[in-house]
Amino acid sequence: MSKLLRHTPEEYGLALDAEDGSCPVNALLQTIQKQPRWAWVRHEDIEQVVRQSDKQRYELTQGRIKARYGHSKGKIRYEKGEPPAILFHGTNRQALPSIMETGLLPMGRQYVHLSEGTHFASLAGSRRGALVMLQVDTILAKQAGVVFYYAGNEVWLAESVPRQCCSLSAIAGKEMLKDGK
Ligand code: HQG
Repeated sequence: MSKLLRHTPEEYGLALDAEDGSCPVNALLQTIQKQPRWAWVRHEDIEQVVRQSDKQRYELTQGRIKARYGHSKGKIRYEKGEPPAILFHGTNRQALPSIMETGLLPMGRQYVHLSEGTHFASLAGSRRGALVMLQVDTILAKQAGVVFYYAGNEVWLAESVPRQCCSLSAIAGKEMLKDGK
């Protein structure tokens, strides 16, 4: 579903709305069922994935489904939002020098992903090696011209975040020491 709703829908002939990245859930279902190994998938299975996704990646309303965040292609439009003063970004030790030089960049996605709490950020940052927790001063970032967008489920997005707004998170640092990492 992530592949279809975030990354390469065109490879499978699925058309997503240019504004919000949604499509009729029936169109998604038919696209999935065309793949022989997924032919058994039913509407209820999609509903279950939406409901049980640990990070609440998808939204299904009024017969349409979309990925809330994480897109690599297709620039989804979001409403501007007022984030909390601090947001978190989990990354890995190897990426740190580059981030401290250029700030946070979207890399392979359309936006930089930030979160209100450290849990979600830890999951993201731990995927590629030793976790490093950064915190973003959103007040400073807004002064620098950064616009924040709310994607739901405590996830915030930005085009980029200048390096002077990013610092190592003391809160998360303590948690990591407690865990013996
Ligand atoms: C890093 C997953 C070098 C950044 C997650 C990250 C999230 C830089 C990687 C969501 C950099 C990009 C997004 C710079 C950023 N130099 N490295 N200037 N700026 N980076 O996967 O935020 O499971 O595209 O720290 O949990 O890790 O797919 O972004 O390590 O929610 O639903 O470049 O995707 O959710 O990696 O993850 P990603 P992300 P899902």
